[in-house]
Amino acid sequence: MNLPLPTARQLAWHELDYYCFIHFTTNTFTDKEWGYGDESPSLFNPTDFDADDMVAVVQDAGMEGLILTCKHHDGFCLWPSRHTEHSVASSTWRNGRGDVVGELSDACRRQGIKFGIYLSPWDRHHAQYGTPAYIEYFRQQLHELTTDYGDLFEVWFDGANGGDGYYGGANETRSIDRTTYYDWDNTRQIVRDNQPDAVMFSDAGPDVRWVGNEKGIAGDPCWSTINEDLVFPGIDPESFQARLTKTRSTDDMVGAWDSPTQFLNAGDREGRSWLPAEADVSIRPGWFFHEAENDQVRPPENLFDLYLKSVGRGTSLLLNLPPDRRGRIHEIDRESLMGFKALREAMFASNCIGAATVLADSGSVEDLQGEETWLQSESEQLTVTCTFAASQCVGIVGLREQVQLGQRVDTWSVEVLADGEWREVKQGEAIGNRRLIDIGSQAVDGVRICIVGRVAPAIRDVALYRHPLRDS
Ligand code: FUL
Repeated sequence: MNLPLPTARQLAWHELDYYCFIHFTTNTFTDKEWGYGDESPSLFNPTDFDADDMVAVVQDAGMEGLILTCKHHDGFCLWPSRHTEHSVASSTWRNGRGDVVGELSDACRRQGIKFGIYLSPWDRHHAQYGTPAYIEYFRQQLHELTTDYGDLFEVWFDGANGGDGYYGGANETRSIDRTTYYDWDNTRQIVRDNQPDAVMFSDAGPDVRWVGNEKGIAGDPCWSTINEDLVFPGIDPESFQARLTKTRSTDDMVGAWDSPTQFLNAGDREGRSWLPAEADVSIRPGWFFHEAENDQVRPPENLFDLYLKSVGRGTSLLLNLPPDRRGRIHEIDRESLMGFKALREAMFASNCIGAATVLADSGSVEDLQGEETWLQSESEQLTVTCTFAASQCVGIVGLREQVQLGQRVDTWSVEVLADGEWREVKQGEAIGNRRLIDIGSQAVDGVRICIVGRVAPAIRDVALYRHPLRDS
């Protein structure tokens, strides 16, 4: 059976569980979420921006990358673009000689953090938005950002497109055909040519797809595969329904989705393309900093819950940290990030698989953690039985597949041994890059995992953790 497989750039991306978004523009100073496009560049004036300090926060938090909104919908550029004056070059900040993209990408390189860019296709400032001339401008900017700032790990294209705006003073509403206007094939080629290792994100890929909500919650299950012809050239509700009906009449469609977002949230077991999801969410209610939201920063427990529901369902977690008017990550946000890190570290440190006798009914369990070795089942069914000499408290079962061989596992169940009897506590579908299964904490004498794949499962890791919020 030919399963869809990840590309090399997708495989590298799968190793990054957790990285951050930085939303920063004139909105930070006007207290808005979507700038209209008529904001004066002089509004952008962070009083204490320090790229190294920001990247140090990201590093301390245990994140592996940073994606910066180089240009949000308002069109203001955080770098001195050669193609517009609507940028930091026209602001009072550093007398017009600052470059947020340059400083942050340099700081990331210095501190070993991967750097990525967000460039909004929608531009509410640009007079020619909606015409072919704007596409030329958009591509020039994409070229600038993909050549002038070193290696990028991800390029992020937002799905919000068209609507009212300033548009060079026209102050009107402009709509575009989101499936054709950006001529995505040729636009994406710029990224492929200049940054061949970078993954591209949009609602519909081509390398990483949106998870279908901005809450950081993946579907259960959330397959890394999907039917590409349903999401390309750009997912929009009407054409989705039309295409869905058409594709549904073929045999290989098993899901039932009412909307494109539901489809993206769940993925499609029968999908012909490897197109894994990224779960994006903000640490605050807004994507940009608002002083009034200082008491609504997500606490560590909430972030840990999101981690289980995103990374723990095979996606990555893209957590937004909005800098304040100083250009700093606020102290409240920093504290929460460190609390969240402590919870993750406590979970990973509690793995008690080493204390267990592990038996598999096929394949070798000699080195489940090794880079080159893994538990390769000989048949579609695999049972891994872990038993303890003295009972252990287990709250979360961690499983990983060797995704370079595709998503082989269809279903799994987890049983625990207590009082001499095996009892099933959880069952579900899909493992993928990482699965963190909350089984409710209990003292057990053993854990048994029964896995069924459509092709003989290849398991990269089996872990038995305590739940850091329930068990000390
Ligand atoms: C959305 C945008 O409209 C929001 O402002 C934010 O950038 C979010 C990540 O994506 O589509």
